[in-house]
Amino acid sequence: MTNTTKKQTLSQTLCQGNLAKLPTSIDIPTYDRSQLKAGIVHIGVGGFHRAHQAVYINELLKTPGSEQWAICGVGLLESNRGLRDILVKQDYLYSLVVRHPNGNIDNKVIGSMIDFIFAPDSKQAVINKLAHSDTKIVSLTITEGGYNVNPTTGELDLNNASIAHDIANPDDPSTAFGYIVAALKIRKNSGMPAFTVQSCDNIQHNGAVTRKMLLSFTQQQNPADAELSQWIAQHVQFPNAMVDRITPVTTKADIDYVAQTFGLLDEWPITCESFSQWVIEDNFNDDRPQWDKVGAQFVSDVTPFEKMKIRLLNAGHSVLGLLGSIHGYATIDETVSDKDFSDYLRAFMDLEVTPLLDQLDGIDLAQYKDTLIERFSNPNIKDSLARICSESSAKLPKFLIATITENLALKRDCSLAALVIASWCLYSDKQVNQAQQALDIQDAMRDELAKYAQKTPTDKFAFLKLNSLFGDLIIKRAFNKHYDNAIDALYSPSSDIKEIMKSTLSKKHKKVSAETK
Ligand code: CS2
Repeated sequence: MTNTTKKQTLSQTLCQGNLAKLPTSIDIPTYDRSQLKAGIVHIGVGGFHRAHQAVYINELLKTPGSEQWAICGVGLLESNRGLRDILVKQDYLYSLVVRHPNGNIDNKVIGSMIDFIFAPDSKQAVINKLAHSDTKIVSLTITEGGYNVNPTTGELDLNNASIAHDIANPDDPSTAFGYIVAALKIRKNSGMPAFTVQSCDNIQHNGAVTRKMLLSFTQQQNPADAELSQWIAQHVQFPNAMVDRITPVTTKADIDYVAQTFGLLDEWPITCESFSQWVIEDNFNDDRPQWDKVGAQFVSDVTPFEKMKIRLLNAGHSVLGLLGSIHGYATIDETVSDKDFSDYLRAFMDLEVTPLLDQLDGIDLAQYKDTLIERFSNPNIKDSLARICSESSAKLPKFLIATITENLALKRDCSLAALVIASWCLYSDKQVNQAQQALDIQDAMRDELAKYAQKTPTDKFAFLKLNSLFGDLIIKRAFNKHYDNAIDALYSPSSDIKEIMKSTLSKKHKKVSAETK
């Protein structure tokens, strides 16, 4: 880049009026944004949504005839205020920095979001938008915890304070379910068609889970109005989907990178890997975007895809995240580039997960796992272990504990996963790594996890007594003997996570080779 271009481009803040002035190396929306309508209202505009669904729609909008499929974002949380301010300032535009494993970088400006409603300022505006006739799809990335599933019963968790508030106060919603039901009531009462609710979170059968939780919520909130839940059950579609794109948290370095390299002043760019996948069951209410024209795949049953992705990729992330944090690593690429960690991860995937997965036509599982390790190793994606371990209490029941339970039911060994659970206990208890540096733990259950974990020195199985997470694992001898050994090793004065991993792995290999002889 010459000095002149640099000087000229450095002054460009990101907004609609400046798009034409941006360097040609940036891909900008070429469609007429003033003609777009928001057919999709998306709740939970995190980095993942901006790197995934919004990007598929950005591509689709380049095709004439798709103008009705732009996105209106909704932020339910007070913490979304800053995002709202930035998006408004930038005409809802943001740049997407795609970092390929070979070091190549693409930058595109995404124009598919055309509005953003910040719920704490106007709850009614959110309800009106959801009830608007243009709205055909309400999509969600509200995190695994946002569905309020009690992991051991599989039912809606009525003890959750926000859910309890929304059940008691239908006119003052605060959760996604509260808003969706308020809007569906209006649609039903005014004879309008329902919308599709499209979950984009990492939950197996995410559509079916959303449906079950939403119906249970509706019944609890409206006990005298059985017709409402019947209408929802009959008219609202909830397609299941598997979603995938690794999207680290945006850092100051990302903002500086976009400013220095492209002369673009974007206050909240999104960085992500080049890989992207979306497998969807074609089960929508009404008209829907032609997702398949822009890289998504329609299938009749997404079950094997989502199980493969959640149990290998997401659980693999958690394995690296917890073990790597204790060792003192900060990012996934750094952790997986250490052979002790990649060997452990690969053995976990091959020996404890793969036997539980279904064969998928056209997918070679060995290659899928190789690709995962390559994706995790991408040195240009600095995905922090703090992000991976955040909300582990909502993630691990779905990503890892389900694998343990299935292995136990099949009388299969689960020693590698048991060490990860014991490491989670140590992590929650001590809250420091092996070098005694503080860990950045973000978890709605952080205090409760710590309370149970801190009893370990006098009650070795105390952590497993958190039965809302672990169910009856504590009484499963085939699990708790491994957990017991792992706790002994982790809590011994000279403990070293890598030595413990190596010895657990070598016992596992011996067991497997004895069994196959
Ligand atoms: C991660 C996911 O949250 C996590 O722990 O495993 O955010 C993961 O990066 C995405 O699901 C990738 O598609």
